[in-house]
Amino acid sequence: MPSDLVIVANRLPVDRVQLSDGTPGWRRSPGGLVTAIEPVMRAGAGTWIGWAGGTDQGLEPFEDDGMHLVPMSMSAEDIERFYEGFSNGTIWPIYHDLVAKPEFHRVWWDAYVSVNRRFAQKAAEVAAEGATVWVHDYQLQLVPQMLRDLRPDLRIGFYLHIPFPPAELFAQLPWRRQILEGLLGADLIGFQLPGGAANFVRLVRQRVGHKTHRDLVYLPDGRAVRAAAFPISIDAKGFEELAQSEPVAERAQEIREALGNPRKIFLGIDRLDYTKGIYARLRAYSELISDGHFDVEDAVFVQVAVPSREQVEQYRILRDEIDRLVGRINGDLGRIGRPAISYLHSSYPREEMAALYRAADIMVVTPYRDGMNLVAKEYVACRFENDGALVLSEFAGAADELRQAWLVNPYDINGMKSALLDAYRADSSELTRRMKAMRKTVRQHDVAAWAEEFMIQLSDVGFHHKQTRPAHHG
Ligand code: GDG
Repeated sequence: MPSDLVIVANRLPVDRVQLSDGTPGWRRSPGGLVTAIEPVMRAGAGTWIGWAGGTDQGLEPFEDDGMHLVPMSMSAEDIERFYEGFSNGTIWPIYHDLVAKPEFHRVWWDAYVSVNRRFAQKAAEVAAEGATVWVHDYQLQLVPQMLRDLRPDLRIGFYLHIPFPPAELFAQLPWRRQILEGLLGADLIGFQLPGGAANFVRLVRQRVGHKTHRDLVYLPDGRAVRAAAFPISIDAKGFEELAQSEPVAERAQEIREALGNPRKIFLGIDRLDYTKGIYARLRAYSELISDGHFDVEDAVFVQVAVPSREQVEQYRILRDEIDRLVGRINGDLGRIGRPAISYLHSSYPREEMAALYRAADIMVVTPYRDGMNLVAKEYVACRFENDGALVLSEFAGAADELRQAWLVNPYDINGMKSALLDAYRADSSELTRRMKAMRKTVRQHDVAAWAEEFMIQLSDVGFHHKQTRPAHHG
């Protein structure tokens, strides 16, 4: 049955798993996006199109908890060229301020075009007349225009979860023009921050030559495209309730005891990604111990590094670097049963995450560049007693809202050291003052409000009556 609402994302909200009887099945991967979109999806007979992970071919669409899910298959070559290659080896580093060096390969681009086309074709097949299609993220930037060519009747929204870079960096992309035009197929293009939206509009003016006014782009065909900021958030109530639950409270206590009941627990939780600033943060922390500000008996740093993109060379190098650094720090500074850093290269269920957030006194989030960073917001949501400190990079999107965090520049090791120390020494009235304000923000702007705002604005965009000039070739 055709759908009135179609979500197109690189991944489905479920993972392909082996069930206990050995047969393949599906397991829900609980993420904020699913939680946010679920009610809308159920109300409007929604369909979600995405890759299931792996290389299984010919997977059939199925129903899951009131949602219609359409798995897209990928060959090993698609994964290598489209996913690990163009998406994560070209776009990801450029969009994160060149924290790593991007690679440009024409065969990667060709794969990006053809996978985007397949997603667009699938969306065109399942969308009802006049339906709304919401396309997500940097892997699918060509889908909006491809879809519009196939189905001009649709209302198309696009949301970018990662930063949109300044024009000077974006300009390096050999396919910059195609990407801008791909995005302009949407009626509404959402970014995390106003800066990303402004970068986009400026680029469209410079490189494609369309007329723009504030957050609007006027296309020669009469369409007006809006580019605006919609800072994403979390299911704040869900996290708070989880953190308050008895099993999570007990587990948090268990974690503290297992760590030897130190006075303070520092915590980092990140995908093992070079944008997250894990190396610099651990160095800063270790120097606080070697400088004698505190001892391994007083404090411990728990770093959870969730395995990510392990087939990509730069990610393997990063893993080795962190392994070596943690080994050296613990070798130099640790004592028996008292490591300076408790390092976990693994992923955990949501309950364990909540227990870690509850156990931690100081949450340390220090990316070099991050679209938003949901971990920072999740920590805040879990601190229902208005305690705990957040040390947060000013280069995370979340820093725009969480102004009461200890804001740091992750490139400045000494600056990070003093922020960590201030957070360590802060008295409870200061912690409460800061946390209260941040909790208010996170509670008010949750992920449901985010999705609703995007959908309202998407239903509102349309046409203009401006004189335009034809696009130029730049
Ligand atoms: C991209 C952008 C933007 C992590 N480990 C486990 C686990 N997680 C969950 C966290 C959080 C999410 O994954 C990670 O989100 P982040 O925002 O921190 O970072 P990215 O993965 O880089 O996400 C980012 C985001 O998209 C949304 O737009 O904020 O800037 O880069 O929710 O809790 N969850 C579970 N086990 C884990 O081990 N269950």
